[in-house]
Amino acid sequence: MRTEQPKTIYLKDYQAPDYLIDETHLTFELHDDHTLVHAQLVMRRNPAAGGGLPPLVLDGQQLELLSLKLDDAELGSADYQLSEDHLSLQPKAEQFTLDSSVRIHPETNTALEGLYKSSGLFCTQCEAEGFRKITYYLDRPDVMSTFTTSLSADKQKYPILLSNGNPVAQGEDQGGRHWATWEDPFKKPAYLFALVAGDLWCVEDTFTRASGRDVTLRIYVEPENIDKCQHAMDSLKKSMRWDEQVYGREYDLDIFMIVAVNDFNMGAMENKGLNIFNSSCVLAKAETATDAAHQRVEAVVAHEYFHNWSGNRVTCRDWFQLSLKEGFTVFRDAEFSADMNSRTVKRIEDVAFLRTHQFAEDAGPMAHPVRPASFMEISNFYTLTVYEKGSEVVRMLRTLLGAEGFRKGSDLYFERHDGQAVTCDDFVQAMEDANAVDLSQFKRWYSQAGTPRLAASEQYDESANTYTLSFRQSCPATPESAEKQPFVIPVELGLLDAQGRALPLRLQGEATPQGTTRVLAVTEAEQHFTFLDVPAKPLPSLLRGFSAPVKLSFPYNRDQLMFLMQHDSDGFNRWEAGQQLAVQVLQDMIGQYQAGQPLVADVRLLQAFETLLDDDSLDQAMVAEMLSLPGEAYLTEISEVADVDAIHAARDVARKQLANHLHARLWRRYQANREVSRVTPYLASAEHFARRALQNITLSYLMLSEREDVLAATLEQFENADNMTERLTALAVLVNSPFERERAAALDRFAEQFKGNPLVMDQWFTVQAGSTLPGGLTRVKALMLHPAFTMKNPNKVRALIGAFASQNLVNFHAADGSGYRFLADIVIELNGFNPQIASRQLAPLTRWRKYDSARQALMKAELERILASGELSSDVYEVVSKSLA
Ligand code: B3K
Ligand code: ZN
Repeated sequence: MRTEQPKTIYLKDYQAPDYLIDETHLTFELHDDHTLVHAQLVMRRNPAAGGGLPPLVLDGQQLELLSLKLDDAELGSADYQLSEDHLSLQPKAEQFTLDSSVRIHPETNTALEGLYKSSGLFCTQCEAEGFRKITYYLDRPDVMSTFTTSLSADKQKYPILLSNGNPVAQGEDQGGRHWATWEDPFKKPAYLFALVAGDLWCVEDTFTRASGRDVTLRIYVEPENIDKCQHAMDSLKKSMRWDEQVYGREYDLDIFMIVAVNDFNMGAMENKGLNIFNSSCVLAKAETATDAAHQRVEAVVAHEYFHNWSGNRVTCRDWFQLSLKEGFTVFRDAEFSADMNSRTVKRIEDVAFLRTHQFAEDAGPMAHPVRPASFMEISNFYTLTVYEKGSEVVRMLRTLLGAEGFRKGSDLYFERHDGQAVTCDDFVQAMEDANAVDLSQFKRWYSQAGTPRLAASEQYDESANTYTLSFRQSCPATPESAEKQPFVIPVELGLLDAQGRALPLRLQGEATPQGTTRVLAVTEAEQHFTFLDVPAKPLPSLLRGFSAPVKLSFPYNRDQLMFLMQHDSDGFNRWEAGQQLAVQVLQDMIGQYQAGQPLVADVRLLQAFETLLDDDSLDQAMVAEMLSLPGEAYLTEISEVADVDAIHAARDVARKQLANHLHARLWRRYQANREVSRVTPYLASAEHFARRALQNITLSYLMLSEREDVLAATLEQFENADNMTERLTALAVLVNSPFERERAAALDRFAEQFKGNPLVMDQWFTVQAGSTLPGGLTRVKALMLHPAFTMKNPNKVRALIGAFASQNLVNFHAADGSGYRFLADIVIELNGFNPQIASRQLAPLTRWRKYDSARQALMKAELERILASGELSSDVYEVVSKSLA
């Protein structure tokens, strides 16, 4: 915990480093009660940073300095200054070598940043500013150095010793200890440093690069997990091939390693040649991991691997540029997943996530541009805006430049900046130079926060056969900026005639039509586009594939939405039409609830779902997506003032009415799919995912009828499924059902069967945390006493507390404020030992502006209580103080 108030750091204050580090030589002596770190830094004055010899200011936190040497001179305490965060001294020459020894305590590091222990294994997490907890250093991404790392430890307890790069030497020491030396020839910033020591087993494979050389691939896990690595290994090989084929990028070192650890603050980390992963993003096999988990493993393995180029070879100049690597890499992994599975379904999932969560962030107190202008604690800026919206910004570049132009731009970017630390502007510059275009207005996406609104309207001129679409864009004020300038908004669109056929698109000024789907760039606050030769008033399909992260409005009526659901050639927009129809219907029902009237779902929604279920030719994954009503969190996001109870009741009643009306159809589709699942061995493939997705959503609707035959089917699936996807869905269906005895028995049986598997127990916690039956908070509190639960493990906190606060909205937002009080207590506790997790768990309380005045007051009171609770980490302080500002 810090004693000073955190300071705000501004992008505009960026200055090049005074000194550079060419070589870093590290030695770690790992012991049970302390670790000694010796660092030899070969340094020089940065020629790009002006003249003279300014003081050298190294970053360092929680380090016990044992000795310091400048070239050959031992330094005494009069020769340097130490503060809570820095070590300063005066260099005597342009080039010098600095040797330091420090003592650190990984064994008591609960923040999981720097060097720490997880289940008896030493590991590191240095991004963003964790390396300064390991040794005194210039811990900033624009200081890039080669690294040599030697580590020694007890051989029996830590038979495996790993670091970045290639292994170059190893040996035995006295006293049962051994050592290994690794050399990473690629210059890298300290945030990509990694070290692992432990008792690990590995799965090994080989990948042959396009150019012919072999790479050794290893996945290291705890011995009991050795049977759960194949899917990650397959995913890694697919990623390596894909990056060669789609981006022309080959891997560079001779070895690529992944290590799975149980205690990890996020998903994974792209350390050079030695990725460290949360075990939840590595381990997957049919019996213990769901389809969603398999897809997440594939995506995260790909994401971290892709960072080797977009992040490691070309890195960020400073942390304001984080989206340079994260937005781009999320875009790369999304395209990879789209190529490996169903493209449309991947897009639907990503957009639903973005609109629910990133749009909420963009409308809240922590709103910031994709390239933030300031921060107090950089850990708070690993956000949905930097990642997901950042990826949308890269996607828009590709949409505007076309696939070929985008590839030219990315080739130039990698070529021009290989081995450098650069900015988002450099990325855009490469796109501009490779395509001879001016993207200066486009760059506003990097500097302006908030979700733009795009209102579209139409005008048909019967006598002239012209059809005009008008767009008006605006962007709401956000905490740091009131006035926004117009964005460049790519709107991909098509026009449908009365039979649902695509019309040729000829814009005013064009001699001939240019295709039936095209991209218009809306660049003005208000802009009109007129199409010629339009024989009758068409129906527009706008923002196809969600071509820009905006809130589009167009006055569709329900019949038009049903028509688009069936006829739009763009799969994403077919889904989108269904969502808009459902939103309209649910909003009616919210109004009915508030007016004390009976809740009735518009029959058109029932009819639309009938059509979907009757059409066996449709992609089953698409049907499953289209049967999913917009979630409560999304309905909250689009409400001016969210009425928690009305939203929950409307969605609940709509689901029940759909279930009753569609019972026979749901039954038919469920049974057909369950039958196939019963006789088909599990495969993690798109076709299988699709079948199980439809099977599972139909089952959850069916259970709303509370019928005994559905109960029997659920129990059958729960007992006999050969995979976690079916078993867990059956469990979730039981947990949300009124069949108390069966529910309790299933929960017990599941816990008994999987008590030795922490990742499966996470699922067990999450299923219960999400149950919207009354009494949610009491159940969560009771589960916190379960032997498998611990606050010290981030996965457990996320699985139980995070899931409750973000997925169980009626219980979390209970009118008496009990959910808020509970979460504040949790944040205060977490703040004491893991500030990053504390700050993440806070997010639901920061959304207080969305709720009625009584809830607002309760939420703010809890934020104030956190603020007054004592010494806050910079992580928690920043989020709480900005939320209350
Ligand atoms: N780069 C890491 C995230 C590090 C978060 C540090 N608080 C994982 C990733 O985005 O690939
Ligand atoms: Zn990343």
